[in-house]
Amino acid sequence: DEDSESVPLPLSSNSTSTRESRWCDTTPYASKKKVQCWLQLSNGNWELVKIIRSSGTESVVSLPDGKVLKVHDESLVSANPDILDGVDDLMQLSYLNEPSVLYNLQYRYNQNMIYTKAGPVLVAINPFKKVPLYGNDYIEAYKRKRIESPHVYAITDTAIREMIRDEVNQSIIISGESGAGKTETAKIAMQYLAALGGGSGIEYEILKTNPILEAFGNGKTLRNDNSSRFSRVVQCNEGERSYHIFYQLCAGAPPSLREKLNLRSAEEYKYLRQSNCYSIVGVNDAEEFRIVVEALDVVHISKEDQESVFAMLAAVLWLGNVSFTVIDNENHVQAVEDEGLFSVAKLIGCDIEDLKFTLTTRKMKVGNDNIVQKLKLSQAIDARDALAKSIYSCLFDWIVEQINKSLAVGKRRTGRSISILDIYGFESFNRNSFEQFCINYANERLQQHFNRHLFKLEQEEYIQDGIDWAKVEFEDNQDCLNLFEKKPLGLLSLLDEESTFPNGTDLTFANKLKQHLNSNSCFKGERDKAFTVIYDTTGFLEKNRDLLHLDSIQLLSSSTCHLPQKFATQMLTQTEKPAVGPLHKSGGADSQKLSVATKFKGQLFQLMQRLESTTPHFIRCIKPNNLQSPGLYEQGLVLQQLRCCGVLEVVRISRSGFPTRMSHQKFARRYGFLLLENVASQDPLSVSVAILHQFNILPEMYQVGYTKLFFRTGQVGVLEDTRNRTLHGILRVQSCFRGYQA
Ligand code: AOV
Ligand code: MG
Repeated sequence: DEDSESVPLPLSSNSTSTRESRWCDTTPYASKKKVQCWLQLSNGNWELVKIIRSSGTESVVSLPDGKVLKVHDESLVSANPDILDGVDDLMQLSYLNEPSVLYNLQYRYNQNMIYTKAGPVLVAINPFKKVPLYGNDYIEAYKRKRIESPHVYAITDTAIREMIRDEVNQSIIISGESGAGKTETAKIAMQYLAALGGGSGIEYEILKTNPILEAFGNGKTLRNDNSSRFSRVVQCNEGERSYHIFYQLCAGAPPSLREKLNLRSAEEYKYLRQSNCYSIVGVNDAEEFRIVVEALDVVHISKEDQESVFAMLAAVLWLGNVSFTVIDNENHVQAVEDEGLFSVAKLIGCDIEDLKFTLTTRKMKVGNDNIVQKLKLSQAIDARDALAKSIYSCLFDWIVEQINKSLAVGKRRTGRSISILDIYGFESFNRNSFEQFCINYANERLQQHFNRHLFKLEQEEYIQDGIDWAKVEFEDNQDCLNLFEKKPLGLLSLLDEESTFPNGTDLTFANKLKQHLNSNSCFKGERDKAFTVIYDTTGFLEKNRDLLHLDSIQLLSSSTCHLPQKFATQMLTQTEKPAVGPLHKSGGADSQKLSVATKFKGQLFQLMQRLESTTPHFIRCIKPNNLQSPGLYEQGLVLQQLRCCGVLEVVRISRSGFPTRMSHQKFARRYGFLLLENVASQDPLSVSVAILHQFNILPEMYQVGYTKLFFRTGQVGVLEDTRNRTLHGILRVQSCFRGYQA
């Protein structure tokens, strides 16, 4: 068989400097007659071709449709033998290059096998349709280890086992672009946990509360009809929607509630009207409303409280309809006394005059005097929108708090936990603003966590223990994070500084960025190459400043209803900076406020800290097309995502690495008794070496470090089997012996 000489060589772990060359194998093609290769076509896609003849620099190849072409050898990349088609772990590929990985994933995807392992990482490709991979039968099979193929269930099962075995908290970290399937994946993981709880555990209840969280936390974007969001109450782009709950309420509220809240259809509210999109194909908002109410019942939110929640939603909607008239030539305004204003006052439970006053003036302290400043039109609109946003955000926090109370998360916690992280995914639109910046910043942080665990820590351990190891390079995103976080001249610091300048504008901000960040290689002042996200600084300052006035908080605290009162307290504690050191100025409330970006960063750091104390399990969601359509696999799009998250490098490290490790002591203790010769007096290292020899473990399959032994995958399995068999034997002998005694 001529092909036998072309059996792919094992890959070496040689490192090279550029990303591209790391992805290619450099086996000469002249020796590969009749071998399959990948040829890149002009549209960028890869096609499998057969080499008919090769001169050493050029080859004649045949395409699947029978066409014959003469091509340069450089344009050919090794393909794997057919026997490796669709392997369930990319580590098993003999040739690890871009087309081979793309093909393997596509091969599986076409057969509804949307999950593939990339070493320790689970890759999940969004099917955009129902796939028959879930439900109790599957859960049962994974639980009993009757199925081995990669799955969210399998990785969740591993997390449970490791939590029990190592007594360490675990996390399942799900990442990927917007619309890639993170939230669905998180729900699938919850399903598994819930099923193990026997349908009555806390996991099951959490799963049931999901409709509430999605209704209040998700909205339709251009990328995803059910996108996990954070601020979109007062602004919304064409073709997108605000949070689902608004449309659900408008469509599904029963007549009595409609009357009480003076509720109209979604089209009548300015906040919902601006994006010109009210429905989602295949979604019935009224029906969804019924489901949400049911879930609110489940978490024991009383009917009375539910009505207060809906009243707050209606108040937000009516706030958007409040308008102003200019009353003097300085652009000062007065609130129009119309249905909008009256409805807001009634729903919030405050005096209408107070409301008018609050929306159009601002109390300030100058020296020892309290003065009242009239607001200009744009300031009044900002104050109104800030109030709407704050009410919604307090409402969301309040609901989460109620859910947690009802689940008694704190009380029931016994020892160890598994956290599932699902955040808003990386976004790049034609126009990107402050929201995209925050989202992408969080995703960069998460990527760093991924890098740290899979590349840095792993390799550092090898080096520390002195084993023979050629370093694998990876795309470090530290420069990008520095660009954001460095003090005092990082993007966040500059943003906060400019936000506090009364004369700061989005343009002066942009100029400052150009002035101070140009030396960072991740910063491009203007539109540049394809992978860059271009942020438009328009609106950055406004969105970063917390425009909520103390007056608005006071208005809420004057309310006769309990929710607004609670919100006022909540807002007060949230807007104030903790009183630390000499920086803390007493006096004007505004000087103490934290900017939105700073709060965001604080929360992000808290999250990362929590994650750091867990053993991570990573799931990478991939979006195969931008149309949210089943069966369509765009190679270029998939490749870009694989590159961004370093999947190939992970496989490379895992394959050439030594994922199993054990200290000399533990190894000697665990397997020492299997030795045929007596080694009782010897040190752990000598015992370990004796074991390795006796079991014929090949030298290339392990490395001896200063403190630990490192093994390639699967090696310890043989030892474990022998150990189990032997132990079983011993136990049998013992029980026979006991029986004999009796
Ligand atoms: P995301 O969480 O990653 O986006 P979602 O989890 O909301 O993305 O997935 C988007 C859509 O893809 C879902 O509404 C489903 O229609 C479909 N989908 C995803 N995974 C599956 C699956 N396993 N089976 C069937 N359909 C699926 V964002 O939250 O926008 O970053 O901020
Ligand atoms: Mg999501």
